[in-house]
Amino acid sequence: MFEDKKAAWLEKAEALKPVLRKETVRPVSGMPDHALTENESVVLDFGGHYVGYLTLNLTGEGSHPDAPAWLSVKFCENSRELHETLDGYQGWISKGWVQQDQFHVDVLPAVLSMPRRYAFRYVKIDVLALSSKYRLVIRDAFAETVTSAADENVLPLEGDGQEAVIDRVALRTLRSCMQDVFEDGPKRDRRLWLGDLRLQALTNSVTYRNFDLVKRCLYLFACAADREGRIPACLFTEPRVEGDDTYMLDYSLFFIPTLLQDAEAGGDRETVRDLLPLALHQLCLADRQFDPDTGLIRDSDRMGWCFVDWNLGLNRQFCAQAIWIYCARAALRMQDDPGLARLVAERTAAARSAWYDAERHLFVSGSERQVSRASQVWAVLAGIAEGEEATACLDAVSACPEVVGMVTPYMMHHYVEALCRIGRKAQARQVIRDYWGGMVRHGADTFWELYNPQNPDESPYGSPVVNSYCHAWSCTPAWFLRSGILNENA
Ligand code: RAM
Repeated sequence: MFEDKKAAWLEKAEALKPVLRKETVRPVSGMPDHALTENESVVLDFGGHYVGYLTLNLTGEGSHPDAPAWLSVKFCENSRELHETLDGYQGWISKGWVQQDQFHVDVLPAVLSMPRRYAFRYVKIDVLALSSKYRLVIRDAFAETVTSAADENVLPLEGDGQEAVIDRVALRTLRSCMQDVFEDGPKRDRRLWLGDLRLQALTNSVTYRNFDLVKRCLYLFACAADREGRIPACLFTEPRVEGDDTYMLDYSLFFIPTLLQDAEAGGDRETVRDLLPLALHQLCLADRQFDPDTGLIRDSDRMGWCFVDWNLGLNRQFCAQAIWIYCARAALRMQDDPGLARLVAERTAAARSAWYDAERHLFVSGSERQVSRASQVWAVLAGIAEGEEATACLDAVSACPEVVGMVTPYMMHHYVEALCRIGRKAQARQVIRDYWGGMVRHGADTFWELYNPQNPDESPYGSPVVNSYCHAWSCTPAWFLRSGILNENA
């Protein structure tokens, strides 16, 4: 399906490819003031998070170098990575993401320009081998940084200190992720993911306002749909545009609100005209997952069938139903469709009668009737719970001891949005200060992929060594703080 459209979509996407902005930066501290011997280490601190290419200008001191200089260079987004090792790594995603490389320099002096793009604030250089006849001098170190975000589009935030700091870190997070596409994280996976794109586009609309990049990403997803028209959860752009063979129900559906958001923020009707049929098609594809007799979505134990959050213990059945309803409502804002409106009403009623525990004011999920914060949040965002009932749900879940919690800034974004929806603006602001402010208190220059204040080692991958510390989906405080949604009368 839609195969005949793809060449034109790809052409539009490629025409919108950004020219990356480049800047040369140097370490603010850590440059050695002496010649290094074998086994010495230095840590260069660039003073902030950057994405780019490192060059070292090296020379020898002493006798003519009679053996290669062998260096290990490690790039760290966060200072904790400086001390982490890959020894014993048993995680389920590739350790290839760890930004650690080795170089042999046969002839000195040398300009060592590293071809790989890295995401970093710190660069640790270990001198693995020299010879006893010479020492190594690092004459200069600099990075050429890249981004498709233009800082001059962003005015500094007014307001008190803590929020201004959170906003700055959020902006830096988005900026580092804005490359040829909106990447999810410039360390890992350096790829365009739909769930991340939706939140990046939202934040971009009140900050860098690079609407062409959003448009490009929407067309790229359209090109990456499979033969059935199903939009993948993420895509690759190299060596050619290709969808990943990972499909997540919620991510495919989020193409719809991302399109709507873009039309509302960027005012572009052409993209909606081109892509609305494909967007609506995602709702139809998701229909297969519904039981026609009950109007309820079927649960699944396939990991990632519906993402929602990285909490591996979360039952996602209720959230999946709610997200379908949320996305169908977004579709109805772009196009009137009485049939779809009826289905939304039916599926809302079905969700309420199957999963609302009116006595406890809580929505439950799955055969074990699990109570999670995510379910209450999505009940509110999807309009399955409204008014006082919505408030009661969020209050009840906060008072519930054994609730399944949230581990990503991505899910936390939705919680804050739900608080805004029920008018709890001060509480929403406080969550931003506590949660994103918590990362700042841990020294974050950019916001992280995962942050569970109760467990600093949280990682769904088996080890935090592959976690990303500049992750797109965590940039939304800049949206909350700038869009006006936190204002009491908004
Ligand atoms: C992680 C990725 C990405 C996210 C998916 C679901 O692996 O980093 O950001 O969207 O999970």
